[in-house]
Amino acid sequence: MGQWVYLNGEYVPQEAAKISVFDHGFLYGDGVFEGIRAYKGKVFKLDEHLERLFKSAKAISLEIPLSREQLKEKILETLRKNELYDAYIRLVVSRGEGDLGLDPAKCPYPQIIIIADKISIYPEKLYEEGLEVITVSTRRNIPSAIDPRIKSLNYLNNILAKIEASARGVPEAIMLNKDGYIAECTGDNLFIVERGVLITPPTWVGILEGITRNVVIELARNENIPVEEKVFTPSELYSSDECFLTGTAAEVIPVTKVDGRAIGDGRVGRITKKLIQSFRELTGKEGVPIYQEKEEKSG
Ligand code: PXG
Repeated sequence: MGQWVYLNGEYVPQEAAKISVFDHGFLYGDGVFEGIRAYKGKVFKLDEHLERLFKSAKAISLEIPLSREQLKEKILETLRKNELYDAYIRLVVSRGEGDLGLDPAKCPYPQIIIIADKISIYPEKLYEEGLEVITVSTRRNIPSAIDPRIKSLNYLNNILAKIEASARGVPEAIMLNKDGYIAECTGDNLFIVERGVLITPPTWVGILEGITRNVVIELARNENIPVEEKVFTPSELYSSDECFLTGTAAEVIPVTKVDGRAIGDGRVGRITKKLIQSFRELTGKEGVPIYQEKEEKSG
């Protein structure tokens, strides 16, 4: 059976969840979104995701017609309606229906869509052995054109990078910024470890400020692992001791080969293993409960 989809105040079966071909989200990629996870009946970092969604919307002058609290309740309701416990949530706010011109002022009704479904997780083998990735020729959007901090519906930049990765038989692509510094992957942030120090590009390089990235920085600091946000080049990445990616979908996933070079000794490093473990301990422990009343009654 299909899922119930929240579409502008109503729950409709997924087959009936349709938007207009005049929606500027479809015509121009004009809109914003979030990808959120629920673990063991709890929505992970929901407030942080909503915060980022509202920031992205503000950056593109899109007024979300629900408050944060209302949106939060709708997300929880969508999960309950679909009886989900471990889930992936796709929250989309599009500019809405307009005419065939660009002008967003002609789109009076932004569309809110919440899709919740079971998650397909990466094979555990990848977490034990690490991924092989490559740097690609497609540069990350420059912040003065489209700031990568905005999680917009326009993902062509990342899709072009993904096409390069796929053509070369690897699952992810590392994108550089216009100056050749490491930015991020198509749907993940990137970290390296150098002499015991955890290093990740600062957001001004032109990256999405990942929720998982921020969680990992906090976990590392709690474990007294020094963390630095600083720029680095592909050669610094090649000679690093460890590398991993972070994202809502991939969580914390090791990288053991970049552009044909083994990272460290080619095996998953100690700090990466530690952070994978700490991250897994956190998810499912922390979060906004989906079935609050039930839990309170039984607890
Ligand atoms: N960089 C980019 C460009 C992303 O799109 C991340 C980093 C990681 O951010 P979070 O906040 O997730 O730690 C993302 C996240 C999808 C999907 O279905 C994409 C993301 C997350 C979840 C699902 O394509 N991108």
